[in-house]
Amino acid sequence: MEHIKKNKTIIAILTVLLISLIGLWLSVIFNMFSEKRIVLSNGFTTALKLPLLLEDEDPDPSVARYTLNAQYGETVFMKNLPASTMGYNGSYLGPILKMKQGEKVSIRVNNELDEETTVHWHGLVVPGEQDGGPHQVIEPGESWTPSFTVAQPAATLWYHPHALRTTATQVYFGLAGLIYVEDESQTSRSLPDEYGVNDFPLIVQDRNFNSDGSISYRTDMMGILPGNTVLVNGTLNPYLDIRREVVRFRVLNASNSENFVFRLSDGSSFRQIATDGGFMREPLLSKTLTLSPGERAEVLVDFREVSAETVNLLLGNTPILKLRLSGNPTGEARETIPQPDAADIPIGANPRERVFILESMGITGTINGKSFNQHRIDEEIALNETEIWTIYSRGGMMMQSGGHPFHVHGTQFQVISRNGKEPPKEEQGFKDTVFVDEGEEVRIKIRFTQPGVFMYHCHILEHEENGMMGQIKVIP
Ligand SMILES: [Cu+2]
Repeated sequence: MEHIKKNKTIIAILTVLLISLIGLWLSVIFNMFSEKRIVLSNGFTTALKLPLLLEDEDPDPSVARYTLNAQYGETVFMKNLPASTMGYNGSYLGPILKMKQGEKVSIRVNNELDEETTVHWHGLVVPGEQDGGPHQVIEPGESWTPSFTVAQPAATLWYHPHALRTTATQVYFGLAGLIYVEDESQTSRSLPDEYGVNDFPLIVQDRNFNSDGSISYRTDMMGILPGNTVLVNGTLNPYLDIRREVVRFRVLNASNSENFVFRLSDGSSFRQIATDGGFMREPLLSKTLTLSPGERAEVLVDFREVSAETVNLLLGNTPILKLRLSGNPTGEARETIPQPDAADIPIGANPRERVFILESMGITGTINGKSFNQHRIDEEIALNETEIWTIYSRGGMMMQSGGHPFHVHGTQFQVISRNGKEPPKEEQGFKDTVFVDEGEEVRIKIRFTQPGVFMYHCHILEHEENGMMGQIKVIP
């Protein structure tokens, strides 16, 4: 008996050693890949592409009707080297869908691909059946037409596929787009809002390219590695011409798995004015902006006093967008932005508490020890009841750090604390995705105001489709 126990111990120790060795070896490869960032350069000679604002097909001002076609296409990222891609109503990414608070919206989605897809409205507060999660599959050649009333304040949201097993690949090849929710608040009206003039979307994605110009994506463990370059609105090394005025950028990290830290090359500060779910109570002066996959932020940059002719937007030390400034300083300072009137989520005396434990290994993972099962409801929640959730990250093994962007469908929540302390200022607005680093504990208050089945998951798309997702049923 005694020596069997001993043998078991030895085997356990050897297994741990072997796993750590593999981990070490993989992290070496990982670093080799990271070093290769922006090996492909167009020298900032291409103008930044701007997604089309999709035309509302309904003349009634209280109704918006849109059509999206998920399709295959060809996109030239590098000169004379076309790549096979996917897009909505185009070859890569999709148009911007504008909708107003209180407006009735219907969107017809045509699946022109030869595989299943869905379209999820990330950040939109809609009933489960309109949400576009894995239950609302659109078969090849078929359509899906969700309709809903916009029940939330102004925000920059986005849409992307969410079908089982095809999400990560379809997003990587280009299926994603922005949603601008507008409202009549004073904040909305006093901000720069001329699209393509002083109000710009920046959809940022790392991508891995082959030397023939095609996109390289692997669904095995290597798929989670950072790409060898970064695209902004589907443009490689773009420039953008702007005037010396206050400019608004709506930034989305639409990467599958990579966290981004943005800053400006002249070291200047900017003001963050919105988080995932809308305007912040007060603008936050900052020199860096950190976004994990799925997260958005809106920032204002005051270029009026900048005398340089170009300022680069940097990721770490790598320029990803060249801003070319022209003209004399113009426009208002916009130093006083009215505070939004969005109320905090109300909370009762004894809120129900839930715990979510995130754990991953390579591209697979679990939440509360469970791998996703579409036929299992993991949590049942009462409509309009505020709860407190605690999200832990136990970390990850192999290929990645163990931090997870935790996303919940169909609602906007508020962060109460991070590691027992008050959350940083940039997390004090409404959120639908929050990054929980290895060993961290984030507490949120959350309430569902729409019924149905909703997903909660890690927004590293490889994790999402390899187990790290669960289902909530909101019961009226
Ligand atoms: Cu994850």
